Amino acid sequence: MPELPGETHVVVKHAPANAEARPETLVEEITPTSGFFRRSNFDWPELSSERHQIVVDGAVVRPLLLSLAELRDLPWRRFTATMECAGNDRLGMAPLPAGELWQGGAVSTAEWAGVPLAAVLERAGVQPEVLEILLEGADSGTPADAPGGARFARSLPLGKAFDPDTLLALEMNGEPLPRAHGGPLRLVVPGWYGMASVKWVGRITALTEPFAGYFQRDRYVYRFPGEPAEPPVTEMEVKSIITTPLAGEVVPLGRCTVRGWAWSGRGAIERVEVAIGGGDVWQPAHLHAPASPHAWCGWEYDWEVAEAGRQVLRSRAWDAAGNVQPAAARWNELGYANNGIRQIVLTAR
Ligand SMILES: Nc1nc2c(c(=O)[nH]1)N[C@H]1C(S)=C(S)[C@@H](COP(=O)(O)O)O[C@H]1N2
Ligand SMILES: [Mo]
Repeated sequence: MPELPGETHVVVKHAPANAEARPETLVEEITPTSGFFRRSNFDWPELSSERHQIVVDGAVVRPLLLSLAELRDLPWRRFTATMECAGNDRLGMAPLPAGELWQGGAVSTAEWAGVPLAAVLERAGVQPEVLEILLEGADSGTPADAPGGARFARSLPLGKAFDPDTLLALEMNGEPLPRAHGGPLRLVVPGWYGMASVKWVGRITALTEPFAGYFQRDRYVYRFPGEPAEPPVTEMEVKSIITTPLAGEVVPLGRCTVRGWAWSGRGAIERVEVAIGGGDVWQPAHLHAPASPHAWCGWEYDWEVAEAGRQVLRSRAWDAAGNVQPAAARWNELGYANNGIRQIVLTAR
């Protein structure tokens, strides 16, 4: 029985384990592993870190059976990356879509280390007609709308699979990857919403046809009302959060440093602005250098708290591709990618 994360997290669901990072935890640039958000569709599979092997098959020249020891011998890569669940802030969408009841804590940042997926694919030799690389988790179950059962499995377009930063991660924050986060082996796809980062990887298959599994076609697609196409959920949309002060806090009159993070899977963060109160007056925040191109960017704003009473703070971020947070994200049936501007309410005294 996994420990109950009631003290380290804000629990959304006990089984399977779905829990948000606590607002106090998100003040840190690197989220401690013990407080990193958890999102699982099924119970955690139990895999042995000594005996676990990964199968590499499909349209490859040399099918492989790789032990984790063999994988560890390939050249490593290490970087900090922010991961956000596509369903984060679903509770802020109206009308409320079906799905896990996430507020804003389904985002965290860790230092990941392991072997690029590309190194394994190069060893196996991908045939020229390959379109996608499928990663299968060891977890499966029976979603209500998939009575035949489903395994957690997701494909990546070939280019993304060969990106040197698409990582088969063996370590998180300098420790062996814990079971809660996909240990002993998970994929980390920086810049994409979390669903791409398949945990408990057991099989890697080169496909010559687009993958049409449950978690590819029935979930993690944008269903916009009245539109027949259902584009896949991929890159994280530009977003920012305020971490200091916390919502509901009482702040004294005078100087208050407002702090937070901003991130985007579509380009570096170029600008963050803060609004005090309602209306459309925005002031630039000061940006810090992010820990890596894949990590959230810290920002701060010096707020002169002049009046006692209720105060509302908002932040909005821009990325290098010209994307800016909208007042409200585009509504979609499954409630993904809510990057609309958020507001926190507090009291000055
Ligand atoms: N095998 C497997 N991988 C998975 C999932 C899952 O349910 N099973 N959930 C995905 C989703 S939706 C997210 S947001 C991230 C969450 O990773 P974490 O639990 O380490 O925070 O894992 C992804 N990888
Ligand atoms: Mo997710």
